[in-house]
Amino acid sequence: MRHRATGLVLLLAAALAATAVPAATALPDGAPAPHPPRAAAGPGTDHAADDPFTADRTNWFRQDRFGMFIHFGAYSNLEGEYRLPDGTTCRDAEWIKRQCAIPMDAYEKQAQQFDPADFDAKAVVKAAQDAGMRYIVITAKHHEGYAMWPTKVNDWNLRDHSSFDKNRDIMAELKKAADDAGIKLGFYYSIWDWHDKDFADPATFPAYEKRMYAQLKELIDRYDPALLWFDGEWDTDNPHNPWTARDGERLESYLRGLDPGLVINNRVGKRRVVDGDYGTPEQEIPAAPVDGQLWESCMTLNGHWGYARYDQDWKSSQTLTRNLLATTSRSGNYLLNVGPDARGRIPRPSVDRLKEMGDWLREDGQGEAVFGARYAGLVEEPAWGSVSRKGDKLYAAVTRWPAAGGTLHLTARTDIRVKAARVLGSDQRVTVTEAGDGFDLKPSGAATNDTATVIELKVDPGPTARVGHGTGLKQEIFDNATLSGDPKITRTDATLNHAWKYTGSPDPAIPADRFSVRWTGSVVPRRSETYTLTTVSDDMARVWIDGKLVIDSWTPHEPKIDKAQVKLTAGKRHAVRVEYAEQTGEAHLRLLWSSPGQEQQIIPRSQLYTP
Ligand code: FHN
Repeated sequence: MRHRATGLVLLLAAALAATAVPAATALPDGAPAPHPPRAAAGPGTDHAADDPFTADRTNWFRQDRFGMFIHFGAYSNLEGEYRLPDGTTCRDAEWIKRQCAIPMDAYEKQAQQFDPADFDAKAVVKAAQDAGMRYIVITAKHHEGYAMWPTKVNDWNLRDHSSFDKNRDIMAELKKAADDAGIKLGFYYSIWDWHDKDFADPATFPAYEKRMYAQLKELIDRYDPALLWFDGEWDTDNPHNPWTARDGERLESYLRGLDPGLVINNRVGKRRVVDGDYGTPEQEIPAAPVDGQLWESCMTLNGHWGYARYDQDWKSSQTLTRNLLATTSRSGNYLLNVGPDARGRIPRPSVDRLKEMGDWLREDGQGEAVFGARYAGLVEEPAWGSVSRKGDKLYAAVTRWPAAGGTLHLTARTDIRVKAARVLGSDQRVTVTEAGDGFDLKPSGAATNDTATVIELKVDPGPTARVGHGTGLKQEIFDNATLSGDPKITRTDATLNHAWKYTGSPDPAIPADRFSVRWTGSVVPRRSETYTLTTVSDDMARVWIDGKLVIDSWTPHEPKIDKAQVKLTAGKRHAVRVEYAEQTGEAHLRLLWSSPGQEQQIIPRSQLYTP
């Protein structure tokens, strides 16, 4: 079985099989055909297979929250230092070949000595488990082009170009150890390739692309990864990177044809809101939930991704744990990196910090604030810490404990009641009083630790109407970009979740360019709150609610986020009208909502009603 096929994934596979691969995204010449094979097609193709915010396919990613990143490659053999011909030492890590201008023959020569004999997959997985990490992403191939698995595509890899035991396959070892531990395994793969001679020249790039597709198919066929983490997609030189958004469209479509269950990051394209399943802020944590897509922040433990023996500037486990709490409280994931040394060992300072993070998470159930938790929504983020939500619980992770008798204020974003409050790991009392725009928490005792003391609040989030019985909105499709004349097609559209991209369109009868769509009907919220409506659109979009124009993005644009705040009443049918136009190029239209009590999602069919 390819991949945790659930009912939805099987449905997804059927949907994808029916969702033809647009002509322009046909496979590079000679690329191995995906299974199930995908019909070649153009107009009528929609790449939006599901809503990443709610799909079974992404559920593990949205629940697990915390992963281990591993940067391990031929660069690791140099351990961050290279003696230059003039006798000085040049320092970097995974970019050392390029930053130290190491000639390729010299780099290949050093790689021949690479022998990570002490790489112990069980120890790596144990370090992840001890940290509380739920998934692992390891560099299968970084920019240097060196494959860390026995690829048959070339001989620039750990099997064919090293001093390592030729009977070992560290990716297979890691896959088994991860499976045995119930930890998901993903692969990092750099599109940008410094070693492949066909990469830099657009004339020969297709030959590189064919090898890249073949390698990715090897990784999927051999190791059944849960996730692919692309990188090296950006416009750059030395060597020139010809990768385009359209290349990303084709690659993403190919991969989903190989495995509909895959989770794929946005660097498969050009690191945009319309690429892949999630955004990838790096060495930073967004200040709030990201509009229009899931997200994962990746960070180093010291200052480098790859191993650098000279870099002993390690972040404290307090900082790292607080980072994890902050990402969770904004519905993000935290991918924290380790860089094994030349022998394949994770540095002890890394292991120690990861263990300390896991100890905090396991202590007194404090991990409840992370695993399965998300953006609180119901209250504003406070200055004294972070707040996450899990069902009817809020977890206030306090990093600035009040002085004796002091209080912690929470600003309510909606009409909620606090029914109970307790400090995890302590029997001290927490008095909750309504105060101004929210309520004050007054603990009777001291903080329980110096990382974050968690106050668990049991809350009544206020009334939520039952799930509706909507079937979608009336959809009128025009074969022009101006909504002119009679619609060519009129039907019901279950949800406004469309990624027609470069060659797709709403229907085989509609050309990929110069078409427009109007949706009408009503939207029925389940809560009486101020909702944020969000569109992800390319080229043009506008939205009316109850006859009022609330989003006006009616000038052609690249993929773009627009938002509006609208006050909606639970159970009431609010008239909605959405208009969209595609000129040429990419075509995207998604309509999402969120509110204090409703996490961000594509507006579901159940809440959309035809006129
Ligand atoms: O250039 C890479 C870098 O080496 C590292 O892999 C990071 C981790 O995401 N990504 C790129 C820089 O954005």
